[in-house]
Amino acid sequence: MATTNVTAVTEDLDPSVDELRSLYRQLVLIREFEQAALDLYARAQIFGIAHVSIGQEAVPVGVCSALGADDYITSTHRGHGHCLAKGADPGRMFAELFGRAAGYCGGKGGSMHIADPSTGNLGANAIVGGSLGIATGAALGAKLSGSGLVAVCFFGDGAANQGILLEVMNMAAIWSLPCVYVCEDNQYGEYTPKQAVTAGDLGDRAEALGVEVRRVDGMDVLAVRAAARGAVAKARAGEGPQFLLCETYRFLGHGMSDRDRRYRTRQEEAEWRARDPIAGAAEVLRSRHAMAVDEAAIRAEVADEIRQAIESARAEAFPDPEAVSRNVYAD
Ligand SMILES: Cc1ncc(C[n+]2csc(CCOP(=O)(O)OP(=O)(O)O)c2C)c(N)n1
Repeated sequence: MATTNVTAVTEDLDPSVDELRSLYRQLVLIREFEQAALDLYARAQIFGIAHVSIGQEAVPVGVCSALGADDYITSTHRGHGHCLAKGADPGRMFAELFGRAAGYCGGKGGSMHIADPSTGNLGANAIVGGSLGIATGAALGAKLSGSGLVAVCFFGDGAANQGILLEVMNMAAIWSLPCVYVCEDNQYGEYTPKQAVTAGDLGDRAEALGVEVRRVDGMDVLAVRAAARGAVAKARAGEGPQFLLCETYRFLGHGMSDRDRRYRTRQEEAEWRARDPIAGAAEVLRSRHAMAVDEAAIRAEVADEIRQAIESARAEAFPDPEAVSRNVYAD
């Protein structure tokens, strides 16, 4: 099976200035949302725990830009970006983080369990690898019903070592399911470097099952978008499951308590920060459109949207105590 390498900005896509502006805005929206979440967590206003994806924004934005509104995604414990890129409302997301009844899961799910069926988001999942089976099931449903929809599954390099991935990719390949497996290879699973726990190349595992693999610069939103477009088109056309291996990096710690990151060097972090996907997208805007888009204005507009989302979420009520176990167990 041929491997497609997508590494640089691809000219053939030639995104319009409006498309570029929209991609840039989404990258900034995810960054601002998560920075605000970090700040709220530090002030003990967010319940439970949260994992931010700062640095990884190009993957959800690039992939979701290749999807239709009804296509499915499943997400991970590091899922704010996937959720926002698929169209979730930041106000309802903050309401969920604040434990309010107006949140996506009635305030009971928190950061790691946001689902938004109205945008095709079948849910984030704190069980590492848990969303792989859900996406594959959604792809099976799409195939059997002839809906023409595609299911995308986001997961980390750590999750790729769970046995379920091989099981579901095997089924997806046998049945030619419209599923796109998107591995966000951010180099670490909690505090463990990938090399310590992962044999060989993750893409080779998919290739061994006859699943087409695209290896992508996950810091480049246009490269991700190009690869995702190719993969989604093939999956939708009935050509079977596809695998995107996106090389990326989380700039911060695994979770809120991981402050010193002793398992990696500041030098390594600086090298990845130099490839910041937001700065990269801004550079494309500048070079291709001669500053046609005012980055500062977009940032200010997004910061305002986030401020309003937090304010409206904070004004919402907490759930009724009697609703605590509702929708938690199957009846
Ligand atoms: C089945 C399972 N095992 C272990 C954990 C604890 N855990 C939470 S996140 C994580 C690391 C996951 O790494 P990766 O899939 O690469 O995602 P990343 O955090 O890098 O985004 C682990 C082991 C869990 N939540 N679920």
